[in-house]
Amino acid sequence: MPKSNANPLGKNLELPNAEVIFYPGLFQPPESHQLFTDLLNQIEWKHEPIKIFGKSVLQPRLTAYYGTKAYTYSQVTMQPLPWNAPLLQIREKIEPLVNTHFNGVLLNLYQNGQDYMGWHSDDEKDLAKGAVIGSLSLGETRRFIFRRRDNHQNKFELNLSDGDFLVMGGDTQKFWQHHVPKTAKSTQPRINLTFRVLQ
Ligand SMILES: O=C(O)CCC(=O)C(=O)O
Ligand SMILES: [Mn+2]
Repeated sequence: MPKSNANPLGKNLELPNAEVIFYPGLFQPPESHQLFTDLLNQIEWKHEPIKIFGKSVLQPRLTAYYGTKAYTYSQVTMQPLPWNAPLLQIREKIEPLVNTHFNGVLLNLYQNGQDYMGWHSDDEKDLAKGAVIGSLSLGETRRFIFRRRDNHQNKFELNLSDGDFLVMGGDTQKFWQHHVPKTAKSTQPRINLTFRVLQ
């Protein structure tokens, strides 16, 4: 049976050389709104630098990292904070869906439409080979765009809204990059959590 039929809630996106499953509205209000507020208040949000071509620059959004293993990302090593209640609430719901035990979660807070995420693939050495990444969006809807690493004109785009869950597995990171562009329209904050398996 194809993977897309393994769970009736998930839709397999038609992205060649990738395995991307989209669960729109996996979390619904009021739970999604409660989680948003809890995370906004309880996560230790930081404005952290990363290295780009050897130069230290502040990331264009706030971030945090929770879990049990250190994670090196854009040449900066992050030490995890311990799992808290809202993160465990989310993890409990998503782990059985994707049949994966996540031991880390990277959080992004896009304070307004000017905060963004540049083009990248999630292919750091610290990530377990073959493990999926589970990405939950809360709050404002933002565009999420894929482009092929070998042909930047070849793009695929979707909107990620409150409660949407996106799973990236297989060769997704090998063949595709993704980003969240700036927008003049969106002014409300958005929280994104990418649950990961660190080796
Ligand atoms: O905010 C998003 O939807 C994407 C976040 C992301 O790509 C990442 O944290 O690696
Ligand atoms: Mn990513």
